[in-house]
Amino acid sequence: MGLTLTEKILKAHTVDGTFEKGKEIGIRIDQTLTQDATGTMAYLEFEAIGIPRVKTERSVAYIDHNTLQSGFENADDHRFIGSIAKKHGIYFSRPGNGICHQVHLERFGIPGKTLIGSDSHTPTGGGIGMIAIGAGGLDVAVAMGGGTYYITYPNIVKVNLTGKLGSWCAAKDVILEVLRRMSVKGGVGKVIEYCGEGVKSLSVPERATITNMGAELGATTSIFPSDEITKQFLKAQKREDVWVELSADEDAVYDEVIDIDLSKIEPMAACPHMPDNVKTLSEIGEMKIDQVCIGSCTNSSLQDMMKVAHILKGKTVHPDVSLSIAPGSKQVLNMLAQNGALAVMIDAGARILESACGPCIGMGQSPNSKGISLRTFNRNFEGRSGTKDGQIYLVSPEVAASSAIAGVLTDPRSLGDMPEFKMPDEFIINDNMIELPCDEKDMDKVEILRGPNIKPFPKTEPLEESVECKCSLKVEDNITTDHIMPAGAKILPLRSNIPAISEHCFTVCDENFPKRAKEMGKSIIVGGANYGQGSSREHAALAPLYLGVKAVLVKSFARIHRANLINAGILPLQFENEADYDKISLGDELVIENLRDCVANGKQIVIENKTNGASIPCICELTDRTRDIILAGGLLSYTRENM
Ligand code: MIC
Ligand code: SF4
Repeated sequence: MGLTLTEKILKAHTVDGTFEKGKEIGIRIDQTLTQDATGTMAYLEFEAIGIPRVKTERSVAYIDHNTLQSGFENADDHRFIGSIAKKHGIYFSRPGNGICHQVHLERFGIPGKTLIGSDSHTPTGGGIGMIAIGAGGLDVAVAMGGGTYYITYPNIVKVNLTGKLGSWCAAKDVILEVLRRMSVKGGVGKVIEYCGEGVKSLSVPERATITNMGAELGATTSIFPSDEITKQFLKAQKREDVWVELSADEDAVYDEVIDIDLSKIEPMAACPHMPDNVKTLSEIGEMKIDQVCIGSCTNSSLQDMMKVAHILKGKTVHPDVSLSIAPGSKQVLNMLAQNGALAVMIDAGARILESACGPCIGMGQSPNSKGISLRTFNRNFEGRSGTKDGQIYLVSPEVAASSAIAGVLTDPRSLGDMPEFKMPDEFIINDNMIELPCDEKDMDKVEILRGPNIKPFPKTEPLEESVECKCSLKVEDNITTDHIMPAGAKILPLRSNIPAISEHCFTVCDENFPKRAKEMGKSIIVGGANYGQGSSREHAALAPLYLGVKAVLVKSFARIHRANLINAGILPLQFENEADYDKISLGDELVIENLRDCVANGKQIVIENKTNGASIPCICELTDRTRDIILAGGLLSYTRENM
């Protein structure tokens, strides 16, 4: 029986466990990446583990999220990360060099290698045939130290692409179609593998747009084969030497097959406030817009930008619309500057932003009240833009640019035939914004620059014998990490300061949560299905930890967040009977007798609700390893104990 591409790469990297669906396997990690918003914590954790130099083939620290420096905090964090990187053997991509996923694809990604990153959109690397996975900062810290990374052995889904995209229809529309079919929960526990004739018609950046937004499916990762097109891309990046050909065997067996005829794809948009709320433009109909933002790790490649420039050429942005453009990397921006496309954008009235995440993470460009904003990004969760009632639609760069001119949602097919946008034979290569680490022998000479905003990792304790506490919060289905730990320009600078950032925990849902949880001392949070979807930010586990949350009881979890809870030593529980969700209310007194014994010996955990007398049986699926992590009080204690 033949193998899928995912199986081939996993097989070559498995160091623990066997290939059994639903069971945990441990894989060797070749490369890691961090960004600044999760990076400070990851490096504090790396320091706490106490390994002097990274043991990966390549580890890169990027600065791209917290680039709006409205106080000392972010600038201090940048210096901290830069100094840590230099000392411990990590490449450092300076602010201005671009968005981590875009730069990693251009300069570091290698087909067939494994990559984990402390950012949920790390699967962008799947566009050049990597197994690239988003993880919590602590998992990345452990992998940098040479530790094994664990995933649940996934189901593998084949997306069979046939045909070719029509004029002005985009890779973004392809992934929106997949989201429409599978939903934001549909990818949980799965790897999405793209195959078929249609693959050949997609460039590397287009493939990366698709794998990037696989994060919104909840998938472990997504991957494309590495073929002649990948080779050409790497050659244009002067990295042809790292290319290898990779694809699934003809007779590979998949758990699920989805067929997509690219020629039938039409321009679409994900409507407020979920990436799977997808409609065709004709279904949405006439809609006046207030803002357009082009950029983000999903759609900021040279190819995207050239299409945008073509549409803007000789035109003016509609008087009622604000258009911002953030090219994904210094390389992209530089090429636009040299080929004249940047001048076209400026001429049309676009507000050019630095090459960084920017508005995607609420770092500026929040829309007006109730403003309708078209964005080429990957997430439109409520409040993420910085405007609570902002109405965010996720679209392709083609739809974004044509709408910015017209002032209304516009189908770019109305522009006539699309000219061909050829990938360059050579990109402009200048890695002068990537700092190399120092030699190992000079390590001691590097001083770590620690600003006053950087506070240590919160204290964790081994799992208690029994727990008696109250329910501090009850929330609905599809709670995102943007609900749990909001981002944006005001809160992001606190990413290195858990006590301070905890004051904002869950305030989108309930302003009084931080105060109440602290007053309760210990507590349990109750939630619905797909709890913790979205970002990989471990702050969504560390802030509850700091506020005394002992367990989270929900209908189901998103993958990365569940792992982050375990890493923080918070017990992830699921209702055995979903109807029991109704048997707990805010403030109820809850007791779990013999909790430590139950976890240690795999016995049934039952929550007794003292307030209404209900007994609530819970599922607590742990492997031997995750059980020991929970007993130890989190991954940091566990790693220290086992080193
Ligand atoms: C995001 O898109 O939500 C982020 C910001 O990139 C996050 C990481 C973070 O919260 O720092 C992610 O996707 O993991
Ligand atoms: Fe940055 Fe947005 Fe991509 Fe997250 S999704 S890495 S915030 S550009």
